[in-house]
Amino acid sequence: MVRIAHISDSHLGSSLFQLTERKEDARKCLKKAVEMAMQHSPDILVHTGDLFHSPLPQNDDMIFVIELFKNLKDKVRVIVLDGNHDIPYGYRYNFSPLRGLETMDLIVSTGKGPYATFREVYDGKTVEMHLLSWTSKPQFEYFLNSARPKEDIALFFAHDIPVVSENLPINFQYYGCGHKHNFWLDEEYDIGRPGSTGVVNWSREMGGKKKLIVVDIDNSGKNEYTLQTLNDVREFKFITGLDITGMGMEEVNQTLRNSLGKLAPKKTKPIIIVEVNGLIDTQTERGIQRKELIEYGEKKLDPLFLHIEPNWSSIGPRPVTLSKPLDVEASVLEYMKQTNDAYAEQVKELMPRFFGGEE
Ligand SMILES: [Mn+2]
Repeated sequence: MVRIAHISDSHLGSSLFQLTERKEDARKCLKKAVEMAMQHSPDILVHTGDLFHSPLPQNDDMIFVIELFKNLKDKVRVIVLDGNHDIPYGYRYNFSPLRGLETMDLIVSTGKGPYATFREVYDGKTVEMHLLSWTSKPQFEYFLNSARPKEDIALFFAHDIPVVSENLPINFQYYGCGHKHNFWLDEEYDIGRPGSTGVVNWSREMGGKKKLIVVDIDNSGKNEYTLQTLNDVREFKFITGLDITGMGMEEVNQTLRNSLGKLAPKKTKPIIIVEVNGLIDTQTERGIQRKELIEYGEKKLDPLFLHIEPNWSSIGPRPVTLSKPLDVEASVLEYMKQTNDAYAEQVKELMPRFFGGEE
């Protein structure tokens, strides 16, 4: 039997909302995922790409990775692929940061080209591995469809596998991919995606999960999957589904304040994201007390960052209803009242002069 531990998309160097703390978090998330994986004593630890967020990682991240993988030497075979973020295509330099790690024999990857295969014996069984780094779709399809594995156990790893499960060749016992940051596993077709090791892009990852995928493969034809949830090292509180349609500004402010008030983070310095949906008129929109709400939330919850995502749409001004349309004086006052005009009081005092009620 061969045991594979599969993780992906660590995006070292990325930082949500440009928070430097999140760079440290990304490293911690990867370390946590690797430690979790190693508890299963895998033969192979595969990272399916986007280890780094940029093809020119900072030394902090590079040194971290070197130390991390150095500790795994002789304990597990580490495979890492280039993702669309690691790879320097189209820029004025040639090498992915993974080439250095390969040169140091810390990882196995695809070398200078996008595709490589190698064999290794585990538990007396030869396992054939096909590695495909990020490449164009035609190249991806070419390599996928021309791969002819000879061993009973063959594995296919690529950063992305943009092919529906039913159309994958059946020659491989496990297909591992990354690219999308949420967990997905198709046990029927043996294709798995762990998701990222931490939160990279909150709006795309909000409802999803990240998992370590451990796959046991033998000759039985049926893989054994063990899944373990990977939580970000930082606590995230997402308030979603807040719909303020039809509310006036006071109600909106109260609703948002109540939602923040109900939160009870367990860890210190959480990241809090409040997504506000709905259709409101421009007047209500103008009346949303963003600054006060953020101050209130920061005081109460002591977050690393509190963000209110304005996902609402404005439907333009609210209609003004005039009870006596032919009465100009009454109509002006009603209009000013309904549009919260700041000069309403002064106009009310001045109006009699123009309409000549009293002399
Ligand atoms: Mn990615």
